[in-house]
Amino acid sequence: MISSDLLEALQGRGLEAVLEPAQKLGNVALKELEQDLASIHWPTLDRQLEALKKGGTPSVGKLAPPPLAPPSTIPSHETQEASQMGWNALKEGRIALCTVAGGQASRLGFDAPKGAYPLGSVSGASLFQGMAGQVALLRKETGIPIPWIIQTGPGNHEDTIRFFSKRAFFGLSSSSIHFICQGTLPALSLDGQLLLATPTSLFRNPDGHGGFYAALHAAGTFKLLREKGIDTLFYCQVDNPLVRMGDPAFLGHHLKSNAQMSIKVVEKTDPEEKVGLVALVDGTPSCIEYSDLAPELAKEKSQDGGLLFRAGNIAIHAFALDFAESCATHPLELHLAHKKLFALDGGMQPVERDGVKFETFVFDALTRADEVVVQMCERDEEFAPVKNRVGQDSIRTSREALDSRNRNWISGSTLPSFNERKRSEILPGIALCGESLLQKENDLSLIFRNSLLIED
Ligand code: UD2
Repeated sequence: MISSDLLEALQGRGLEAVLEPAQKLGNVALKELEQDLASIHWPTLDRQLEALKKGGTPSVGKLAPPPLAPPSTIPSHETQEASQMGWNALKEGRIALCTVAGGQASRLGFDAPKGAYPLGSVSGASLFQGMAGQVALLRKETGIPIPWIIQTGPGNHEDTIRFFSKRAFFGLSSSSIHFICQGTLPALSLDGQLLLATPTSLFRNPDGHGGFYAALHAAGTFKLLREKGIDTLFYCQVDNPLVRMGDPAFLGHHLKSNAQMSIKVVEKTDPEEKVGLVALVDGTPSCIEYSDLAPELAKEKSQDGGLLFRAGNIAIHAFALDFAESCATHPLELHLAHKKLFALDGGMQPVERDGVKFETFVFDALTRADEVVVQMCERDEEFAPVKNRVGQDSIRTSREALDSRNRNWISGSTLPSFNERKRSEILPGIALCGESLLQKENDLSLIFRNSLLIED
């Protein structure tokens, strides 16, 4: 028999039909389902039901381009000052690095966590290895064991830890990498019923990268970081091999402005590019998902001939720790995705059927921040996500962008330049940016001779 509290919670919402398949199978099945249902967060489910009832795309207010901080790659007094401030914060042990890496790489046709994808064009170094190299270098340059938080999902948590463990955590101590698993949300049918993946388990999906805040909270990570003296988070996605982990200039701009949340953007030149748009909405910095932006607004031109709304979100953020924590306890807006799902539909076996998945987005917290820095950066230097197997933002385009950036870094130095026709690679952990490659030229010619910097 199912507990009376649970039955009441279901009946009060007209959701008791979810019990029927398990009831047909008997008490053992019912008990199993009850355990799964017990983990439902009812206030969130009520918000899901409400959001489903409302439906549609939220209306966007009056848009204006946001003020932009200059790219870190363009030398200026302002950048130098910000960079110094960022380095100081890193050296004082105030920063933790975070990477969201929930989700499998199924869109890449790769059956493993996305971060395990071998993107290095010669070495086959994985996305994770590229990031680990930068973490190691930052630690070496600061003398601080900067924590690295990797947010996984229920579908890849164990695989991710195994991947790191098999590679001896890329030489980083295992206790300095914190793997935290994001939560899930139950999917609903179009008429607001709970969906089942099997007679004894709900159909759930990861709660989106907005689940990052709650995942940190649930794992006790905010407390842990605060005890270490950390007050600021650097955040990035696993799918961008050009990310500058812990970019000191970005962190410096964020700290100097006393910002609660900051965001990096690239100039959007194609109105149809699938990146969110950062804009002032009724005067408040916000990120509008590409699918929610009216095409005529996306195409609007500015006087200089570029797009009026050109600040494309590349999902790199800085957060004040307290602000990120407040986002864990004040739920973010729910986004609905109508999808074909494999779930029960009257029978005992899952079939393809219509359903609605719910997600939250990390950037929705922008509107809650009193102060936000929107920092422009150069696409060639900092953004080439790998999202698809072929076409735009594919394995090929991302790898080529990584190679081309490496070539640029090397062409600024006196190191032997790469032959254009050859694939080339600067191994992870050699340099954080072109400038740092220049500063290390003497060491690097040695490294070059030792083939750590490689071509084939
Ligand atoms: C995202 C942004 C888009 C732009 C772009 C930059 C959304 C909805 N859109 O596009 O505005 O900034 O990125 O690359 O975010 N992830 C999780 N858990 C989840 C879902 C995603 O950890 O439940 C991670 C995932 O591992 C990846 C990242 O978040 O690192 C991006 O996810 P995506 O590829 O679904 O985002 P996309 O392409 O819609």
